[in-house]
Amino acid sequence: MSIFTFGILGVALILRDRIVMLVDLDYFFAQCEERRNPSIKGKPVVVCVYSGRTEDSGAVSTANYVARKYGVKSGIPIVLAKKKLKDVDAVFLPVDKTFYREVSDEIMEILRGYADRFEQMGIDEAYLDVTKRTKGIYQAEELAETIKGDVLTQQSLTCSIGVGPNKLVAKIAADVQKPNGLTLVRPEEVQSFLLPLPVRRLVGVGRKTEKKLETLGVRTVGQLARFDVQKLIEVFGRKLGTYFHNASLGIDEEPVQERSEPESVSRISTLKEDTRDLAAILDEAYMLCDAVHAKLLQRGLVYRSVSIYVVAGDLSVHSRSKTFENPTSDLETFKRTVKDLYEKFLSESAVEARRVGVKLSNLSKKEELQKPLTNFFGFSNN
Ligand code: TTP
Ligand code: MG
Repeated sequence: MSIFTFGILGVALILRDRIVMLVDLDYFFAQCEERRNPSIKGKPVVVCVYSGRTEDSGAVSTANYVARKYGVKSGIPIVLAKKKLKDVDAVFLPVDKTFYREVSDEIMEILRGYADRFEQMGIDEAYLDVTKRTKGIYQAEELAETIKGDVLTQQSLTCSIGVGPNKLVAKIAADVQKPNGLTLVRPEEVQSFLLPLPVRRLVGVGRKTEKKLETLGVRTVGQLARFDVQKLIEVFGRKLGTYFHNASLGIDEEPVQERSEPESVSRISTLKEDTRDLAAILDEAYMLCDAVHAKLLQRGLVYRSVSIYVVAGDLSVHSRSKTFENPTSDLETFKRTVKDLYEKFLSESAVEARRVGVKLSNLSKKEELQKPLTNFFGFSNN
């Protein structure tokens, strides 16, 4: 290949549009609840954060789409949700963040495997830059279908995916069809896709900004695109004004990038039968330790905390944890701690285990261990 051809290819690669996906799990907390108890599927399911003051005080965390038809949504008071659903057989459940976090961790690992670059946003969303592994939007569509299929077969959950030339467009696209949607926006369609949408759809436009823009006569993204950028800067300041202007045109250069270290790596699995037998529990738990440890090494991380989980027959979740002073990546320490924690748990509780899980948390990058000073204090480097 001549230097000339090489140069042309290089430029073509740089100029090629990026392909970014936003994967958002549908009615996430409520879908997790449906998964662990399929008998509630089809009924309105409302996941609640009970404040504990009175029986029904607190707010709705999320609701499935059956409940949403009755006007139930995130943030409304539980009392109001009960009113809206008073004539139907609805299910109200307390949030179980530990369980949702476990499910989320496993799904994020699946998604990460499909990305050139990966960025998790909160518990149920992630951006995937798939530019290098796809030759164009049609391959990206196939990839998105594969991802949806994998999440469904491996984790029994549906998600919605938006595909576009950047994060801004991908995020809005993912919201267009929900649940179980897939929306593609080709670079040449960005303008026509954005113009009719209300400004509220743009990331960064909250209720206050929406009101302010409305006083300027701006309701849609198209109106925002035509609005004088200098005037926007006067009202919102240079940074935000410029951002709103660019966003209205679908311009967004923000790279997809790994944010910080994941909070934890974990695995959970169901035992052949409910048991309190330590040997049977450890047989399964040690296999999970191997898988979790492999992930830890693959990501170049070390841990300080080890946790075990037991899900009982009544689906209650129990856990025990131990945190070390110094980080390590040692597998034997992990397994020994898991054994100690299960022993402790069985001596303290009468619960029979249906599912068991292990988790490593308080994670950091392994390199930090290689600094001479930290080695001096006796951290292991393996
Ligand atoms: P979202 O992705 O915003 O909502 P969702 O997954 O329930 O529904 P959708 O199908 O529209 O994506 O939030 C993810 C989870 O975060 C959600 O399942 C519950 C939690 N959450 C709250 O606890 N309070 C809130 O106000 C919102 C918006 C979400
Ligand atoms: Mg969601």
